Amino acid sequence: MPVITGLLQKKMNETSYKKLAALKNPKVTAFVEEFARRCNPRSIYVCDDGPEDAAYLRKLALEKGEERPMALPNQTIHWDGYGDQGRDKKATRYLARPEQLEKMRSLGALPYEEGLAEILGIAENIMEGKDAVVKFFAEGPTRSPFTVPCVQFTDSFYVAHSEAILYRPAYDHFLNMKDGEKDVFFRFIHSAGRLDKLGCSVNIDKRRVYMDTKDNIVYSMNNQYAGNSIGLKKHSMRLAINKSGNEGWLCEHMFLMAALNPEKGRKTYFAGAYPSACGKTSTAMIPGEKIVGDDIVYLRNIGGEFRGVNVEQGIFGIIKDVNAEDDPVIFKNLMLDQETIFSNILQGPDKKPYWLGCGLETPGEGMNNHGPWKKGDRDAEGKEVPLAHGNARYTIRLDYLDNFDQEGFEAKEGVKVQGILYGGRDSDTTVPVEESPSWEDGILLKACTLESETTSATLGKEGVRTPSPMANLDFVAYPLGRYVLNNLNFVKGIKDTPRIFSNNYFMRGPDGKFMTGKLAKKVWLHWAEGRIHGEYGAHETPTGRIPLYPDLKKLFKDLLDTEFSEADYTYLFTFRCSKWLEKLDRTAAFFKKMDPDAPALLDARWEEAKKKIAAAKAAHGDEIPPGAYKP
Ligand code: OXD
Ligand code: MN
Repeated sequence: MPVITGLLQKKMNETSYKKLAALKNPKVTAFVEEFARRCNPRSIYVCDDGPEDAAYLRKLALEKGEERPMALPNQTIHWDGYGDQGRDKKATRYLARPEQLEKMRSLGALPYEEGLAEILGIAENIMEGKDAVVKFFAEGPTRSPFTVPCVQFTDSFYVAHSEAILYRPAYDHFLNMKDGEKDVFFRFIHSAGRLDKLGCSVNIDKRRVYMDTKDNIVYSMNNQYAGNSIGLKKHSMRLAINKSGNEGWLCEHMFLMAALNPEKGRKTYFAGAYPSACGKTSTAMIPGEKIVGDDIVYLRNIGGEFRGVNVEQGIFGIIKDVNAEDDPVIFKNLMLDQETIFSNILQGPDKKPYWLGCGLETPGEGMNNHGPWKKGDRDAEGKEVPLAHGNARYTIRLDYLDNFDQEGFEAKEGVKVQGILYGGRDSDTTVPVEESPSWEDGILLKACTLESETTSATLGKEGVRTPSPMANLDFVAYPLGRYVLNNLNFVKGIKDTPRIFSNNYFMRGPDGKFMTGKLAKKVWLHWAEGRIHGEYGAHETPTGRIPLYPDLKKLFKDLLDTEFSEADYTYLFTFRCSKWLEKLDRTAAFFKKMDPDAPALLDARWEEAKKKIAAAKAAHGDEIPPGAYKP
């Protein structure tokens, strides 16, 4: 029987205490007891899965000023202040045991004892005078081969409320755990620390996110920005990546969607990884298709099939540039009176939401993450303060969306994934879509080589490429080489291995402009869908297979009712040898830096690809138009 100490009885009302006791889970009780003692909240509320508890979290977030009411009664707004507007990569560290430390240094590891002492020191009495909440969730569907149960202990009602929107509830799952399973769950302890009048964390210099992948616990202190505070999102993802590496499945930074082909009666599931600002959400939301999830998937071999689930049930999406024209589905939903948390946008004097690129007439004053705001306000450095932050967000349930794939979302055994997309951003190297001839080639030449390029919208020099293998680098919690090997080995024993395709929506034409409209991605997707089902021919390139012009011409006409010229096709699908050789050199150098012990296989395969490209260059010239390459 769990030992519920006098301390917990003192801090909990009878209902909460009974809910905790009913779980008969000593590890849960010990976790709550330990942090009740260390963090010392005034009270602890234990949630079950019922709508009353979800409503309670929202009510308390409003009562405590962590969220504020908006004009529409079901919408609220939350601000993270000005120092906590993005994931804090510097303060996000792994607590590594001596045997892990050297191999994890490049991923940001700290010696376990030193890091733990620091974070527990910060945690000491951090919740004093505050109320805390304990809530149970599942990553993936409950009672399924994918389920990862999680418990969150936090003093932020905004965090708990966000999680209630974003993740499946799992108190009942915990209640029904069998004895052998009771120890296997992730634990998250979070405190927003001291708050100011806007409800924002004050002690940002003591902001820390320390992760222990061995004991599956994450300590997150003095922050609120969801990427730092929400245990179930990127913290859990890192623990899951480590767990999947040990157990032979995959946790990827991917959307999950279905391409629909009504003419042929087909629904084909794709998962896709794109570094930020490379088209991930817009691909998942292509009009006329279905979305299962936009951020994190678990992939498993189930009965010899490659199957995947969305880990989440909501979207914590970037709101900048969501407007009626570019993102009609999301925009429409943000204008409706349904449960929504806006973060770091402007609340107008009319209490309505406004953000950068919203396409609405915006007011000249209001409240934003700086407090009261007026157009023309300047910050300490004299720079004009925009009306909202560039990383402002919205938090909503996915099932509000008309294009939500409820069937795929609910499937306990996940959906069968038939295509994987890896999309980067480069102005001059990779073609808009290319199929990989094999899984191994796909992982090594499409996934490992992913890069994003700085644009005029980011600070610093334009056109600088950042390596972003699998678009997952920030979250890979064990040495990179082993992570790549796990990706390669994952398909052993799988009957219908998905096809891997690369995407690049950002190739620029000779005049420096994009050559296709934003919706061209629908054509690239449907070419991939057709290839999976044995349709369309292809030209070979040194790295894969590209579409034939007549097929794309027809797809542009049928799907978008637009013309696609052969000249544009030739330009976009030309294989650029030197650019590719440089890309492979950058990839190999990056892996060497990140993981000097990465398996020799990786380098050997990149060398092989370079030889093939060099031979192609000698035979056909540096720029090889589609169809000219003969292997
Ligand atoms: C991210 C996010 O930072 O999904 O990757 O918010
Ligand atoms: Mn993400």
